[in-house]
Amino acid sequence: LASEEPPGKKQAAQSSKDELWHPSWVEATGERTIAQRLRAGPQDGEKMKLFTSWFCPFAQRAWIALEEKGVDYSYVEINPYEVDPQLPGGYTKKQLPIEVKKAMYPDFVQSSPRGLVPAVADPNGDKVWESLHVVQYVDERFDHPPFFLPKGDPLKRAHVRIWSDFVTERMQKNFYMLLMDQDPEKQATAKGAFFAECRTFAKAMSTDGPYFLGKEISMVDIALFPFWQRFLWVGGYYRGLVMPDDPEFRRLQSWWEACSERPAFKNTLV
Ligand SMILES: N[C@@H](CCC(=O)N[C@@H](CS)C(=O)NCC(=O)O)C(=O)O
Repeated sequence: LASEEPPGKKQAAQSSKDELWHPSWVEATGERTIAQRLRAGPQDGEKMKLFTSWFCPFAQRAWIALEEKGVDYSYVEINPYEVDPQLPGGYTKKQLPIEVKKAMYPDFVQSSPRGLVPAVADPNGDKVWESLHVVQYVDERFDHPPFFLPKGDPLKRAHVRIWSDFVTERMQKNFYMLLMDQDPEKQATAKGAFFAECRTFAKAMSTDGPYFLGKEISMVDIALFPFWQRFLWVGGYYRGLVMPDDPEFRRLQSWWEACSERPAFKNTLV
């Protein structure tokens, strides 16, 4: 019986061909990228490895960074959670103990000491984890445009880091509270707080370009895109979240449209 198998033994669904794939899920542009990057080739040992989970917004940041830089990487799918065949796709949010992760994915845990995705491993031996640190590492390791932190501009580089952290610490955290809280009153409060953080962010955005800094993309765009995708898709589905119609949210909407048109971002939509 599937339910008697030890945790993690059964594979959670990753593509429409998998047993646990939920029939209501449609394959998106990102699934095509995954299929292409998963294909083991003779040169795979010489490629940078991306340890990732297709559903993880943090991991998607690292994924976008590699796609933007045009890196020939290989995609290594990790499921850091227990598998429950009763749930859609087999996905739970129950963390596997680090020893189990080590046994299942030894290379991954060598790159990510706590067994969190994302992490990258370069054939030269470099190993980096934590999404925003991976993005910055990829920026410097592949030292050509597009640059995720503006070169030679210490103040702008600092601001890019500050607003990238703001995405995680303020916008993402408040959205998560809105999603997790079951009490409608608390949900309304969380929604208000979430909108307020979004407006603060929008006011910090450049007025002369679609991206956060203006004409060029930066780490801030990469930091927010996976989460904005979930604010729209997950928030809309589970909380009927509709973004307000005001100058701040219109600015964010034009930002979202510009990012969605970039092939590197589009290639990661799942
Ligand atoms: N601060 C980390 C967060 C990464 C993270 O939470 N990843 C989740 C998946 S979305 C994970 O690996 N969870 C496994 C676990 O908690 O054991 C980052 O920015 O990379």
